[in-house]
Amino acid sequence: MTLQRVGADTPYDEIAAIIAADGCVVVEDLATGLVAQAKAELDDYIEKTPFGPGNFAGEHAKNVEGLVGKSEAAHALMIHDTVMAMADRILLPNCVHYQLNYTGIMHLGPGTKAQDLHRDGNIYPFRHPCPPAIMAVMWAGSEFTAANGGTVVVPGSHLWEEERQPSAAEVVPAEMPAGSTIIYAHNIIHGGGANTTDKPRTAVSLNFSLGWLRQQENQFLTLPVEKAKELPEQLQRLIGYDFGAPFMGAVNGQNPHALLEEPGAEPGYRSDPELERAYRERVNWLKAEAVPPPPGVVPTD
Ligand SMILES: O=C(O)CCC(=O)C(=O)O
Repeated sequence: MTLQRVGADTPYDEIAAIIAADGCVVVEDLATGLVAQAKAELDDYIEKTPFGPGNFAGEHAKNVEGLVGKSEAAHALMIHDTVMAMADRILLPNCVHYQLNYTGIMHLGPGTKAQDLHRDGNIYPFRHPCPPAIMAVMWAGSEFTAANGGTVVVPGSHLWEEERQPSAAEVVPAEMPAGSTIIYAHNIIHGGGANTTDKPRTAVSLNFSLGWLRQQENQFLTLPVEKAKELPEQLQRLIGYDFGAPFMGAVNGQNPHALLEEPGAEPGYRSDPELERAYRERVNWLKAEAVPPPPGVVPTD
């Protein structure tokens, strides 16, 4: 299966249909100026971050996380219209609110070895194939090539059984110009490539998850409440100042967004009738099929 690529003005439903069928898509030149600006705002952090350690990122790689507190241009990438339109289509069928799950710069220096292929969704104990719990958006901060460590993906693997492994021919590099992005559902098998060039490859990695899951990055402790008050409301809600589902995430019986509002904001009570109605109508896949216990786990009754 090939990795499909589309232009920035492709209708949202067409892009989403490719992600549904292939699990991933490259959208070329989607936010060239914004990505360059985010990279400029983050260059100093990259410079000051040491390489490695860690088997996952690799000893020639650097990760800078907590981007909500570090770059205003990255804020615009987090709530980019195309990204939100894809999250609406990929995640909203299984939740009433999705959330920002992880934000990080993935900077692969010369000499970085290929990362182990993996599924981002493996941080949760879901057996594949399963509905998407995460949607990942990997913005190319520099050109991505097969030689410099451009992310490699296995199109179609979001529908595979857990045990199936890709052959070398099924692993495709996401080559794209800086300012483009690859969007993929969590259950796509992928990994950072090997950087055999003499220049670094930089990505702004943003991913989103179903609102009823624990976030990979703890946004509340990454960013003080006073700083969260300065963010656009859409981003405040995305980082977790909102119900993740009916009753989930309440603070003193209220929607956590009340913490960021002026005193006197409408009080709620632990949930919201609209949210509960939407949840009942839409989020029914867990009820529709019993999830079999994993091998070795003995049912209690
Ligand atoms: O840097 C990349 O291209 C991919 C990184 C990745 O998949 C990860 O760290 O989980």
